[in-house]
Amino acid sequence: MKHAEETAREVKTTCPYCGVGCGVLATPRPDGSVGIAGDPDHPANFGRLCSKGSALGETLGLEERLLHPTIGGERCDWDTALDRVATTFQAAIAEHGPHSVAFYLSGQLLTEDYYVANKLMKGFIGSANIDTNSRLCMASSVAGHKRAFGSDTVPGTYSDLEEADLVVLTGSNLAWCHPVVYQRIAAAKAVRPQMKIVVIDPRRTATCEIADLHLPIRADGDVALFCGLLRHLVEEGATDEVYVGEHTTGFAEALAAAERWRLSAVAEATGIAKSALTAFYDLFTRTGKAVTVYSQGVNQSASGTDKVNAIINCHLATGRIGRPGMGPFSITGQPNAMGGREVGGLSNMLAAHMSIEDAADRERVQAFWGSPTIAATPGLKAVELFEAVAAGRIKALWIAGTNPVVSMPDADAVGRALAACPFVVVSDVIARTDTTAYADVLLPAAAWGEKNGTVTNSERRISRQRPFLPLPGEARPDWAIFASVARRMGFFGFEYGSAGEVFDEHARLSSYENAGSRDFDIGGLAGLGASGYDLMAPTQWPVRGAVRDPVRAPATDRQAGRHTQETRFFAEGGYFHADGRARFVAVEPPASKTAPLFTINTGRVRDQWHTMTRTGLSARLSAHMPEPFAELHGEDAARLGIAPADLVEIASSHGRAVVRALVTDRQRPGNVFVPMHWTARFAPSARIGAVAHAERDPVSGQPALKSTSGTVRRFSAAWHGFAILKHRPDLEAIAPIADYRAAARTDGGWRLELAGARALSDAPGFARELFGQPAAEIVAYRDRRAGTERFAVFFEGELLGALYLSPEPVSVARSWAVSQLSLAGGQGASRAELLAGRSRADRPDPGAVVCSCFGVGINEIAALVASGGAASVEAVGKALNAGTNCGSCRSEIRAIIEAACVEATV
Ligand SMILES: Nc1nc2c(c(=O)[nH]1)N[C@H]1C(S)=C(S)[C@@H](COP(=O)(O)OP(=O)(O)OC[C@H]3O[C@@H](n4cnc5c(=O)[nH]c(N)nc54)[C@H](O)[C@@H]3O)O[C@H]1N2
Ligand SMILES: Nc1nc2c(c(=O)[nH]1)N[C@H]1C(S)=C(S)[C@@H](COP(=O)(O)OP(=O)(O)OC[C@H]3O[C@@H](n4cnc5c(=O)[nH]c(N)nc54)[C@H](O)[C@@H]3O)O[C@H]1N2
Ligand code: SF4
Ligand SMILES: [Mo]
Repeated sequence: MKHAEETAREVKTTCPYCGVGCGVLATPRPDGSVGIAGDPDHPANFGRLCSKGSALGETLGLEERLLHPTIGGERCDWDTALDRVATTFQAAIAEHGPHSVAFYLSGQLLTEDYYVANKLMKGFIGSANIDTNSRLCMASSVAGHKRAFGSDTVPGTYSDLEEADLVVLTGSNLAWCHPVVYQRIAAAKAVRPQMKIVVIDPRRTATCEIADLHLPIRADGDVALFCGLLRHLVEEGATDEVYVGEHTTGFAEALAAAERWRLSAVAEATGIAKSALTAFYDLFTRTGKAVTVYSQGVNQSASGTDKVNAIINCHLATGRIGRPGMGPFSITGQPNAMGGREVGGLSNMLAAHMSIEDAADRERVQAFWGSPTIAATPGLKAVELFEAVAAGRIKALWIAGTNPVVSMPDADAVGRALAACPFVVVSDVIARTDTTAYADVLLPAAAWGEKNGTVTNSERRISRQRPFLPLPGEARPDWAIFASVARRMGFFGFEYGSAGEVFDEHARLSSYENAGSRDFDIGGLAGLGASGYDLMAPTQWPVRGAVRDPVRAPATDRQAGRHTQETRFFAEGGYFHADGRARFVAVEPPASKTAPLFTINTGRVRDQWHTMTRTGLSARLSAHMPEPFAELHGEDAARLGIAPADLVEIASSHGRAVVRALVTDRQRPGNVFVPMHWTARFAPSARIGAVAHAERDPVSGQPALKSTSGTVRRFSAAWHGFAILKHRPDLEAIAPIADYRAAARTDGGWRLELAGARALSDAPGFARELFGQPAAEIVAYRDRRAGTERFAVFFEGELLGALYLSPEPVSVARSWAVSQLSLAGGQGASRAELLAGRSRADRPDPGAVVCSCFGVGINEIAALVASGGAASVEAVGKALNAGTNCGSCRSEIRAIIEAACVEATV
């Protein structure tokens, strides 16, 4: 039972991570901590949260925050900083024209932030050189939607995924990247086991744990796969001729293009067995209620837009769109990827889903804004934008809410471009990131928990982010920062007093001269006033005119589902092309690559968010995968002489990265997967963005981040190391000695994996350097025969840390060693135990953390299963609590149980 007092302080807000958009109840407590729980009333999650959402309370500390503006690294006041930004942008525009300046923004900004920045650039500066990390994320979906529907519309809702009889997941690792939607599907399947799930991914991911069928597709085989499906649907007479006839055009051309994709051709192009293809095609053909969910395996491709249209073609052909349990479903990545699209955040869009290429739209937006100008042509797309910076064409650049020196392809080139750019402004919440290092002016933004505004999730639902913490230091909301600069540049129309006023203008623009001609209309949310905005309940758009009371908007999807015409699009046609019809797009699969190189695939892990600036603050989240890795198939590893736990070098023509080898049968031979998360702050050798090529989709401009051609080889290390430290290690200081450095936060300190290519001549000297305390007392142990050296380091009787060095990958009980950092003096291990790297007592090492919520390790679960103490996920939960809170690790627990069963049967 909650205390009444606690309920009073409880604030309803929205998770700042993925596009599921879960409702969160945040309760600030008197001791400064914040209680976090899922909001049972929020229609996205109904009370659930995943591991990242559950750990939000651990990422709110101020220790790494940017709290004051700086110019050239020196603290200054806001007036000075804002004046510098305004005058420098003005000077560049005066001298070199409006296209000599640019903004690079983020799908993590709130709609209000995004709206103001767009208005400033497109309507007042008069350039469309404003692009966002959504170019790396959703651009192909946007382009595919516009080609097919005439608008960037996601037709369906989350409840469709529960109502479907077939859910196809292609290029989506939903279990890790949209865990709450995954859990909703898993729960629906548990109730209706006849519901089928197909996963299409080169890797057998955690998502496959609930799949009936996994198609291990060759990189970029998707267009061929869905062309083959279209052909099959026609052959089997499964098309909806009435729908196709009344609501679409271009069917014959699309079918002609698909004609040559017979089963054997598809099998060859995709590397999928014919039997599995037939099983998938038959399932799709006979299942009316089918949803196809897709994400970055589709979007981040040189054929990304064609992949999207190949999928949509199959849904149009069968009329399976906009009805309960049916439709193509592009699931969005960032919390406000959708909101960014609503305000026209990309360089080829205009506000409120209007088009920059359409003169009437331009006039309409300009008239509404009363602005002196309006961008007349599309601006630079992300990759081109940084190329223009490198070429010296951009004289002033403002980056907000994104970390491009990590997340852009050819990321080292982005760093060089920023270094060469005459003026770089960065707005961030964290002081030291790989990108803030290049800032001339650094602006402290308000973070989640402090800022106020709205985000739109994957199912078009607008939810409020509400503040529950005071603004720390001098931090300000992003919208207010953009508006201040606009005013200082002499522009009128930026006199907003609150986020609510910005939202109101955005809502009015969406319905301005709309009358059903544009999909995005939230006119019904205009005029709410301050209290209406404060109380606004999660609301799905469209909300045309003043139709409903948003404070009492439908509480659940099921209720909302009754008003099909309001919650879904296109069941009865009504597309946004001039003739009201959808377009089939004739698509041609890309020629298959013949290069004998590896395909380097990149993406996400369960408990980290992008460049780790926030999730990297949580010890709990960092315990799941404390080190960067490359997932590669056993055959490839054997061929290249790579043993498990070796280090590997992944290289392309752009750059190289060194990470740990994770040898697995879950990978396709010839394909290697490296997470995108590690940065110079955590593991400088593991920035995979430096390796990723900048090849991109010709229609959307989205980079093909999943398929860089490159090489893999063993990194031959002369020595390996593992350390635990009370303090954050200085990775730069030890760079000349240790080529490989990977740090992760732990309870009570840090852990660090190390390796060097050249022999370590002075190990004690290195230990001293690492712990950075010249007066420290160092206890050393050396095993000459094994070539290992171990150091335990103390200062004034307290443990500072320990360092273990070995010619082979270090075998120390890591979780045990890490636990020593959080034990108070006296309770910790003896010096002998510390040097041994394990406890003498009979306390086994729990192993890598599987369940973040309860801190349960892999060895504990495996031991329980091996002893016969549990044979199901539920039984493991009963015995160890693992998997019983957020449930994000349930698929991993199932995999441990299955692996144990295999061992038992061989
Ligand atoms: N834990 C966590 N969750 C996140 C994020 C995060 O950083 N961490 N980020 C959020 C964001 S912004 C986004 S965009 C989403 C991304 O969510 P997802 O798209 O689900 O995640 P990714 O890991 O990028 O890629 C998905 C899968 O595509 C597969 N793939 C690669 N190439 C191909 C191909 O040619 N065809 C097919 N069919 N599949 C392929 C990869 O093997 C990978 O498993 O996640 C969101 N959620
Ligand atoms: N190799 C590879 N690269 C990829 C991808 C991939 O799959 N593979 N995926 C791509 C995709 S889909 C995405 S979405 C991008 C994500 O990549 P990024 O956007 O670069 O990653 P984040 O770490 O989310 O960066 C957000 C930054 O904004 C800061 N921040 C947080 N809150 C606020 C705020 O309220 N205001 C301001 N001003 N700043 C804030 C954070 O501290 C952080 O520095 O990466 C892309 N890059
Ligand atoms: S699924 Fe997890 S990360 Fe995504 S919104 Fe919900 S709690 Fe946040
Ligand atoms: Mo994304």
